Amino acid sequence: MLFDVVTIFPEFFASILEHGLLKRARAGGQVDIRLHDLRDFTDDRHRTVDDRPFGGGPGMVFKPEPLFRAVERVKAETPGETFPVILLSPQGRLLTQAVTEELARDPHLVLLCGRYEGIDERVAEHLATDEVSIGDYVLSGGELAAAVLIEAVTRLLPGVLGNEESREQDSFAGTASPAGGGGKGILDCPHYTRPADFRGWKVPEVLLSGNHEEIYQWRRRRALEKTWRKRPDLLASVPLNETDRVLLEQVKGAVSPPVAHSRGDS
Ligand code: 9D3
Repeated sequence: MLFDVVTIFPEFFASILEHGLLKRARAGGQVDIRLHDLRDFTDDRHRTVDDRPFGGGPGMVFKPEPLFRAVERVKAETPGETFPVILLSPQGRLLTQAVTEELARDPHLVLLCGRYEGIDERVAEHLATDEVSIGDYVLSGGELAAAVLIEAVTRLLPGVLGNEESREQDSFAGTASPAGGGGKGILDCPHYTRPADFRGWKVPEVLLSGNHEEIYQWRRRRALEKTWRKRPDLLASVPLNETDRVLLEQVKGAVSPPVAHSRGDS
């Protein structure tokens, strides 16, 4: 998979490329990430990428020409190929796991990172084929969002996770995180490791029992409980089998009701 990233801060990406998953995926040849400095596509002495907004007002706006020229360079470098051009922007569609799965099916993505107050609208209208936001909060630019997208998509590529079991385990236990299975799923169950008694806080007995059927039931019940308490919205979109419904009724009878967190969607 090839990512072409257009940014005024190519060096911003250095640390994420040199660590963990992305480092391994690049070394293994599963991904290639090409960074393009937007200023290389300017033609004035000052390498100007922005200008004052028509109509007045504060702030600066990214000029269209350098972005168009950068994408034209990518086209020239990959002749005959078509690829999505994704503008990272607060106006984009929300990056969910379902969206990352959709994007992972494409072998080549171009990511455009904006800065300042905005980007000339002709980029969104005539250059970008898709517009993506990573959430309803204000960032200073698209670089962090592009990094998030690259990481989330790369994890899905064949051969990248190494431990392919962890995904099977998820679906086996049915506790694929809400990030699993196209945004459908429930929260994970709690996990524990040694020591079995840490400062008086003991690991649940059942996990030390070696009884795998009981452990499975406990994990599933705790996952459903966590989801019901913290993310009740997820339960509406996840298919529950008969066992799950019984476990969930047990949980609702035994545990205090969900806290109303403000998520803006409930
Ligand atoms: C302070 C300017 N804002 C006026 C209401 C608009 C605005 C413009 C540009 C807000 C943020 C940005 C820069 N953000 C991004 O480029 C961005 C972003 C984000 O801010 N949040 C979530 N996802 C993304 S993807 C790109």
